[in-house]
Amino acid sequence: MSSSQPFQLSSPVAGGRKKKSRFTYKQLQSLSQSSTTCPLRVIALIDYDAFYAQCEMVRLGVDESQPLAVQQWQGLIAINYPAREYGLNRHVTVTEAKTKCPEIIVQHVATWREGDDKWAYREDAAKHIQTDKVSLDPYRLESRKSLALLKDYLPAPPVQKVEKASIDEVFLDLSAQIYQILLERYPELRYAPYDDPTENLPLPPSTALDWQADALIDLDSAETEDDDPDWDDVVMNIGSEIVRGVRQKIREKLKYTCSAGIARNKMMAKLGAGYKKPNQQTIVRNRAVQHFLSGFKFTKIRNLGGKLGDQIVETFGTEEVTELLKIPIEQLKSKLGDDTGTWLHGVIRGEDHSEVNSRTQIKSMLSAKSFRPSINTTEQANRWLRIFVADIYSRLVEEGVVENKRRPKTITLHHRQGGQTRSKQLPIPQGKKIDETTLFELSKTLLGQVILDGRAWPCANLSLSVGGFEDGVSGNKGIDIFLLKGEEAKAAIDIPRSNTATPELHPDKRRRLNNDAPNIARFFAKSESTGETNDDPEEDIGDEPDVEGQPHTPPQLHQQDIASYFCPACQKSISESDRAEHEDWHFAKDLQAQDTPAVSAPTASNSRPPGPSTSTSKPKRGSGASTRGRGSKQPEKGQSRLAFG
Ligand code: DCP
Ligand code: CA
Repeated sequence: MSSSQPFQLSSPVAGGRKKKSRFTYKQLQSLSQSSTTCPLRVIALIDYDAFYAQCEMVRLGVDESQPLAVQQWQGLIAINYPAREYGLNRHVTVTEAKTKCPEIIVQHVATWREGDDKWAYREDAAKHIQTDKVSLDPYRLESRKSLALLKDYLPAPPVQKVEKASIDEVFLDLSAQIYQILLERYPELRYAPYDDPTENLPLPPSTALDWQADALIDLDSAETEDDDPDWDDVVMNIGSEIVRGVRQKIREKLKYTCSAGIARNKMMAKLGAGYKKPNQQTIVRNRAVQHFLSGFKFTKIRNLGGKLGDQIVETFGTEEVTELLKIPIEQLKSKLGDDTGTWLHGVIRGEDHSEVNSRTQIKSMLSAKSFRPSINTTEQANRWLRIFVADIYSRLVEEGVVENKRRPKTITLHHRQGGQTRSKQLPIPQGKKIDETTLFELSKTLLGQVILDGRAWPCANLSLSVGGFEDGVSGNKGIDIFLLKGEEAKAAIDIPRSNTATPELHPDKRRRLNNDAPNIARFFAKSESTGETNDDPEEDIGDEPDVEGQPHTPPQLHQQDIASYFCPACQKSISESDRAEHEDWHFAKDLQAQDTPAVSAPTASNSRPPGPSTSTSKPKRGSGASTRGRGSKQPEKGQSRLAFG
């Protein structure tokens, strides 16, 4: 579809219309790269309306006008919009809700119960807080379904950039897609001057843009609707068209309504999405950013909701964006540090260059339970471990662990006693099928280590996590690697050390991390996620998408004690600091033991694994080679399998 409107190229126009766009060819070009500094970029946040409540409505097939709330123990965690009309919110009790809105359906979340191998919706769940554990699987599944639909609907990567931000929120970077549409509709834009990419673009046609039913944020005071649009308005308009299509698709295929914000970056898109709900999309044009932001307390801004926000309120004695705007950057820097001061200065002016990160692979899985009252025996703890294992295993199955598509490398038990959380970690033996029995045995071993430390009881919280996911090995790949020679082989096995991650957990909405904030903000995010403010006894934390380069903070892991790595080859513990060396030693040793001298192995100069004098040891995190080798059941001709595992 090409524009029939003439471009305003050079003739100075009556009424003083500018001749050229504010934007350059170079900037337009950077739109195609989804550059985070492109002034024309368009980001959307899609946020499902009353998500868990909608999931239940669709599952139960109830009428859309039927008030419904989702219950977790005695609290309500999601309230649909018909119920909100009765003044209900997350702070009312189940009894209050039923009094205010007698026709409300209150559906308890599904739970795991000991002895059952699957979560289920149970009539009596609310009375079983001591014996049940909440399962968010039904919502995770719906979340995944809708993400898949969205990915299918949008153009393929790399044009598509989608980041799952939480169970019911997805960021889209629409820049590259919009670039393509722009060139299609306005072919004139294709002809960039050869010599000067910094030349300004022609202005867009001076037609009024059709925003359909979208909510438009009012413009900044210096701007008027009579001003002709520039390309940043046009790209927003195209973005809103795309998002409308996405929302329609979700509605049509999955029946869910969602709201969306469309703006120049993640933070503004997020604020926009919350502006009008339900089933609405809001556009924050660049010319409206400052006006829109001024209406907010800065603590409502993404990444400023937690301790960092509190700290800023305390330091400057205000919560208002407008007040902070008056504070010079030097003062922000001197009070908050250079990074945070500069960052904050930009944020309150609507600047945010954080990327929409497409990698959404799960990095860890966690299953947790807080105990009130605390538990005091191994038997009790083991009963919970069984449930955690069942919970995690069912998610692993979905992740393709049975087909060996992906598998976690480590299993960690977190244990809380008297406000202190400690963690113990073991590697998951590679080359062997992961099943519930294996996981349960490993988790019992971990519990045994906690008990040995003598600080196990009373226990206020237990959680189990698996992490360090790797792509699994299929076919003969595992074997093939040993056919490589010399340097080639070394390169193939050199898995980065950072892969041996400690578990990284993704808090749910109540504990969202500040991934895009600068260091100090992350520091505060960490404190936030480890705080004691969550009055919900159940902390059910979802799968974490893999967001590389953005440190995640494990909640409650300040007192980490993952000192003892257990080497499956030696059957001994070894200190974490010696681990890599020890693993290398094993690797070299194993290679030496091969029948075929396929690889020039590093020489193990001593016969004892490096490590503490007690000759404890451990495999290298990069034991990728050995791992892979062990992935195949039958050695091929001329190969011998590695010895340990
Ligand atoms: N959730 C929860 N506990 C909270 C907040 C949220 O269990 N304190 C769960 C239930 C919600 C889901 O996360 O349905 C999404 O959270 P939102 O904050 O996006 O809230 P809703 O989707 O329910 O409502 P809205 O329409 O305001 O987005
Ligand atoms: Ca929502």
